[in-house]
Amino acid sequence: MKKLAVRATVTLLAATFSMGSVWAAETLQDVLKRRQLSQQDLLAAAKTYTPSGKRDEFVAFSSGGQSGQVIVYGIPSMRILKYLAVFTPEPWQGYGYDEESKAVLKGGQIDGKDITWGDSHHPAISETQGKYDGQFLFINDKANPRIAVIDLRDFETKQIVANPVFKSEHGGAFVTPDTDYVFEAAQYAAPLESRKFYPLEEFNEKYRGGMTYWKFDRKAGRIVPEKSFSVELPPYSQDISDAGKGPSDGWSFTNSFCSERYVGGIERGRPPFEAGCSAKDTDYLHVVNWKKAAELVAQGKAKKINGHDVLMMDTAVKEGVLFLIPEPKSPHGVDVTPDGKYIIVSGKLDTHVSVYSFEKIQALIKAGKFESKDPYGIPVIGMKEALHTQVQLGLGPLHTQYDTKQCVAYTSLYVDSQVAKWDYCAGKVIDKLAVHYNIGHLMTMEGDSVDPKGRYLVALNKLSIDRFNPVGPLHPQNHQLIDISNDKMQLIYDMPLPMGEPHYAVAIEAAKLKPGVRYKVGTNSRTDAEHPGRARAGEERIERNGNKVTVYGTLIRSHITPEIIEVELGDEVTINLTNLERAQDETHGFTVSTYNLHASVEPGKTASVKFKADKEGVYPYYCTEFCSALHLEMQGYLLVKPKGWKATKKEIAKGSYTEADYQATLKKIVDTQAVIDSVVGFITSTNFKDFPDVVAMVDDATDQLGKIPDFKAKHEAAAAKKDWEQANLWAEQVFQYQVKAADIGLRAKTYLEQNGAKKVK
Ligand code: K7E
Ligand code: CUA
Repeated sequence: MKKLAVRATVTLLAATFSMGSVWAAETLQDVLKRRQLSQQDLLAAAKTYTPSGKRDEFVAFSSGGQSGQVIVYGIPSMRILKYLAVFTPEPWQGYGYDEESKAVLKGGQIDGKDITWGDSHHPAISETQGKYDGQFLFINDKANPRIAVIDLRDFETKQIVANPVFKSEHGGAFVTPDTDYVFEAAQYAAPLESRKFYPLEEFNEKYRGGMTYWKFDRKAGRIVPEKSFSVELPPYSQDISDAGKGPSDGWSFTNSFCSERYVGGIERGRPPFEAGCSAKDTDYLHVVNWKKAAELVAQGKAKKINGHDVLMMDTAVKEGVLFLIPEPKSPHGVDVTPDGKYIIVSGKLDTHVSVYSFEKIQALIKAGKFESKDPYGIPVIGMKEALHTQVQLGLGPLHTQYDTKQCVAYTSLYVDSQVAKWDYCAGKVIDKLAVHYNIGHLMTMEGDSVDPKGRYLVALNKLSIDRFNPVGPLHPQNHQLIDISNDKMQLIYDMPLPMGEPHYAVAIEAAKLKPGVRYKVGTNSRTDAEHPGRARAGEERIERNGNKVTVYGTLIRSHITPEIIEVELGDEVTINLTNLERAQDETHGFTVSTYNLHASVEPGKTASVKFKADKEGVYPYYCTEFCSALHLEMQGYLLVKPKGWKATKKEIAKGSYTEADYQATLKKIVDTQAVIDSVVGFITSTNFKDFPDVVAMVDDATDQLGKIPDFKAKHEAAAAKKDWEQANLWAEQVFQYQVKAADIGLRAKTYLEQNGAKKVK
């Protein structure tokens, strides 16, 4: 028997040894062979691979397209970090399920109606002197003309404003170099007055486009609608825009398509929109002096439409703030160069990019040299006179981004499925690279600021076709990472983007982002103000006022206070919850079963859910984040009692506990205390005070331990009365506080060990 066992052990050891040696023997060469990887693949992998625990150099914010969200990912790893809830309810973040975020979404109502999705297109990072400052992110909704403000201190959407005069909007969001204004251009012309009908026969007279300049108050972190204004424009389908910078600061540039003002209607026997909207050889680049427009509005020269200041076209023309320049057929992107001297326009149906000179434009305006006027009396600057150069790049040029290298630009070629690298000063092509497949926008690092960082380019490709494992007829889109640090562009990574059509993205140096990890206790994160429903430990209570029940509760590992909420059928219930944790990443979630509520309550935050208790019954509530070993026990009951209900049974059933149980629990407490003492000993023997995260954890653990004396008194009092159930359970609660303190302490210890804490004694 013994011999057999020994032999079995030896065999096992031998087997383990030989298996181990097979694995150990797989060299890099073996892996290359097995996975059929080339040296080129290996190089690409080395450029993107981000070892476990290491972070990315850049952080990208991508439009989430029809999902109405923003996707945050790292570059060069292309790992998705977060989805930001913006225009669309998003349960994880409680967005649209708690009262605070509902208020944000409500700001995006149009004509009094909730809109629960968005067609998000263009994110923009706030700028200081034309450089990304990493403070705010803006994004537009094309379908329901709106702009959202996201604060990058916590990556939460703080505000949605609905455009007061447009019915759709594509050319947004763009910021001026100091983020004084965030602006957007209308897309499909419509009457500016809300809910006003004019027949299509009156298109030229009554339908309008426009530009809206939203005033941004950086200190408040909000758009100020009362200080915002629009400029009325012809019904030319305004498209993408950009803000001037440097010498062109104070001006904005907006493309258009369908300046034919064509109205289709194939069912009425008219050729369709697409034919009539691309008939002419040129459309119009709109050139607006927004600084002067803002002054005119301040002088009261605007007209109120739907309660909003609109600088009408005739005033804009008379005052010299609005000009047009012909641009090649159905253009799409307009991108001001980092030095602000040139404006690069790509015509979808033209093989050229057109480089306009701001200096020439200014000289022509000053000299009053215009080639004509459009039907609305807007002066038209001659295209030839305003051009610096035109460069033939290929089929379907769309958008342009810039490099650290002087005069170097990258333009997407939609039809050719290529990126063209070219020189806009000398007007010549440098390199071309095939992408997979039809590329829309492209993005270089900080590539639309005055200070592009080069390094990487992301091609935002539509139609990924065969690039990924098939997942049904609806394909993800393909973000391809391209190394642009050498003369030749190199494709290094394909990332499927599985949410909406991500039209545009912006990327910022990761070091510029400094988001917080906790809120000041009792903060309404959506308003940044103290939450009226906040409660600190010991202030928890339930208040009733008529049929209104308000709960002031708290959350802390692993306990929801209160644990029982009793209401009557028909009561209006508000549950406010404050997360009392200080430790990083200690989020608690909250839901009440079947009432369609959810809150994500990060450390320090107060969130609230509100509902009418319109269903009699028993509804468990619980914490939805796995926050500690006793997360499942972080629970409670909402009791919705019928009106006039009277209790008949007075007590909750007792367990059968003995003195021995109590003694066993006491022993457990003594043992656990020994663990805590050793952890505390370790932590205090280091320079832990140099680690704010550890200090926060120590504070949390001290809180938990601080509760013990009260409960110790309770179990000892019950034991004196030989009430073994009470004695045992109060003692268990003491143990729970110890466990949580030990849990936090151990995490702090690990953190110190991994982050190079030093012994100080
Ligand atoms: Cu898809 Cu900027 Cu909306 Cu171009 S847009 S591709
Ligand atoms: Cu708190 Cu799970």
